[in-house]
Amino acid sequence: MKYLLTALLLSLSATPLLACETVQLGSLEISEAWSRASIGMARPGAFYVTIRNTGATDDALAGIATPVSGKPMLHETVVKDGVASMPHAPAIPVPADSTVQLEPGGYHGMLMGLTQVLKEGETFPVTLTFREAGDVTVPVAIRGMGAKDAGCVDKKD
Ligand SMILES: [Cu+2]
Repeated sequence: MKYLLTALLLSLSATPLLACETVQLGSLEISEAWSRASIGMARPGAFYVTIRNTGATDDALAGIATPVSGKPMLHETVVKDGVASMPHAPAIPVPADSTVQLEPGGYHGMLMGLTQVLKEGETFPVTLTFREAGDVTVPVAIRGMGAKDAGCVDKKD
């Protein structure tokens, strides 16, 4: 497993990152990783992704890391009495035989302290850490500022 991860990291750095590809980690399928273009670096960026657990074991996304953010966090969007807030989520459950989406208005990654401007059409890597499955790095597509989804044409299901 360690060797496979290393090979993946090497291949990611050696070739252009392909947006919209599905990355497999054990029984997890990670796909449609995307973000939005940023105006500058003052405001945090966001990270969205689809995680499918095809296995029989519950897992959880425990953290994210990326070179474009000094402090990436997991957030949940909660609306209470008509007011939306984004509390920190220590982990995002990925139950067995289910699909979890980090999406606008729901769970999402918050990329605090951007280290570079996120430009539409470019990609950046995010490493996801799962409690059971371990780490995996996926390419994240930077979409336009008004984008509402990953914009992947060939959805798997
Ligand atoms: Cu947030």
